[in-house]
Amino acid sequence: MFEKVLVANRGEIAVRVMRACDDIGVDTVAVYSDADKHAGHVRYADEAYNVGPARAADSYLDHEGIIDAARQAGADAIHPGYGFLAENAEFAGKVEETEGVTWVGPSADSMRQLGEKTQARKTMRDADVPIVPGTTDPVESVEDVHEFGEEHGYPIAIKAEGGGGGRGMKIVRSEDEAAEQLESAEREGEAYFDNANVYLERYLENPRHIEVQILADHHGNVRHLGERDCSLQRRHQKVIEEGPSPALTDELREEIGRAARRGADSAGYYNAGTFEFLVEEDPEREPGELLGPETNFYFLEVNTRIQVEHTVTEELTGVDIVKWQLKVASDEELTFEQDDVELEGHAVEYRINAENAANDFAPATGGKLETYDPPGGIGVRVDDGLRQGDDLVTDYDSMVAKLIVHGSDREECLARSRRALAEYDIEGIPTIVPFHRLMLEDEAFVGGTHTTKYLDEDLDEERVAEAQEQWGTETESEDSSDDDVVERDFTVEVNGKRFEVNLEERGAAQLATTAAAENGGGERPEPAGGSDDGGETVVEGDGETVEAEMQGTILDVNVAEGDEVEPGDVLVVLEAMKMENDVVASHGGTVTQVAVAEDDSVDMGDVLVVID
Ligand code: MV4
Repeated sequence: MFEKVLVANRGEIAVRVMRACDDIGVDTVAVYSDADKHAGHVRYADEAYNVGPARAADSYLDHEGIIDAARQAGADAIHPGYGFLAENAEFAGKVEETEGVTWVGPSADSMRQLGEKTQARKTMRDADVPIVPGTTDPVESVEDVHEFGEEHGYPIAIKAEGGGGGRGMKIVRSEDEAAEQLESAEREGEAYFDNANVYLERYLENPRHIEVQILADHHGNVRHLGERDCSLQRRHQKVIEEGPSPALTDELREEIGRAARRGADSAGYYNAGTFEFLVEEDPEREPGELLGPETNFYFLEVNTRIQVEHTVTEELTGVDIVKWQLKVASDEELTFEQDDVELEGHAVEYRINAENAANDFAPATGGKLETYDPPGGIGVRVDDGLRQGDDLVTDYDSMVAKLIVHGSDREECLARSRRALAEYDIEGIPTIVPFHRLMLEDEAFVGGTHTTKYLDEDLDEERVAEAQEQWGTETESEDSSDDDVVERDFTVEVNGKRFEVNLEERGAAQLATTAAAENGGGERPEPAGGSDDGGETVVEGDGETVEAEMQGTILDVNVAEGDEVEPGDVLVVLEAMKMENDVVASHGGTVTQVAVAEDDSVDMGDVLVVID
């Protein structure tokens, strides 16, 4: 095994990889940009190296800079995570050629071969893995497109040879669109992938997106770890992934898994990888009905990296995929057989993106994690890279954490998901938690009948806005636009029962200690509610405030300034809703302020007593 692994990434995936390293006693090295000086992955690592300015091209994508950091640290392996350099065959090749440093991933040759989509299609066709009907050689001219249309009909997908993940794909719906779309696909291929070659496929109108996790070693062992259903996407960005797919019979699932394994085997693939498939959906399918072995499925592409949603498979199989990436990269052999792999229950991953779903999923432009209190309990896993008090870094992608929920079946998993998302307390930045909570009430998602088009074409934006309204938390930027509103949360105890009180003051002086100091310190402030001008009690020091949990009248005041009180002592008696309520101290201490007198009327949230 390696002694020290450099993780060429940031955020939650960098932490995920380092956790796997810790589990097997491997030291960790982080790299970071100027924007990430205080980032979670930097704090987590045993050592960390600055590799340049915030711009990714100058830091996280700098081949030489990262390899230099590995040399300087004495790291004997580089794990790329996902994104950034993870699928860059040129970088993988450079690492392979660096003495004493191992690339944790498939060979640079595999990455090159599978990255070129026409080549990948040939390899899969030859391995008897079904590919979408289409061409395996680049298109020569628009006549090729016309001919394909005459033979197979429309629509046709024109895809860039170097493409993937939704970039460089154009749809031709009729002959007269062919020339324009061909040109556009070639232009995009050239611009994004430096390769203007394109190929053709029949375009499937309403597919499900199913992907199979593969793990393979350097000794010819290939295992598949079941599939994930990533059909809930928005503009090619996955938002929720789950496994097993709620749409497949075990027979079809098994068939797709075997196809992926065959493909990986004949490609000589090793390390972790994902085989993506399109599965033809039956538009008439009802919730509860499943797609059987007669269903068409087609190979799409291989992702030659660990993926964001690998966690779903880890929860289902109990296999630590990242640990195995490290092990197979250091030439260890897989110790389990295909038959040992069992899928247990159901798992769903929710991407916690710092975006406002109600505003077209606009990424947050800043903010600080004022509150960060993730959920826990049975079936709940949180992979994240930040902590309360951290500033949000907005230079890279907007995903800040992942919530992964496991249950014995889909129903239990979704119930736990509702609970976990309700527990997730994040303040200071917007997140798409409200959107996820909406999905858990959504008929299509809950029924498992959603396809890749659902979010882009069918979901009513009004519902997203309502979800944001209902479950969203205010962010700092919203607060500051209305700075004479002061909001505070208090807990009070009345007759031994705990109440939570949210106090919102408009146009009021802040409950601030500075004001108290100016007040002369010892002076007894004006009783709350004792005047009609809405004047508020000014609290001195940072003692515990005891507030009225409801509107009412003070019948009795039992304490005076300077009194010592014990938890449970009655401080004042408040008449509200025709009942006498004892307001008791929840903590012991010295009464530093009595803000009310007998017969005062008080509003909910008014300060009654302060105890230090
Ligand atoms: C397709 C397709 C339908 N027919 N190919 C988009 C991402 C890229 N990896 C391939 N993609 C698609 N290829 C044919 N022949 C539909 C998609 C597609 C899609 C695929 C996977 C997940 C989400 C998607 C959303 C829209 C379109």
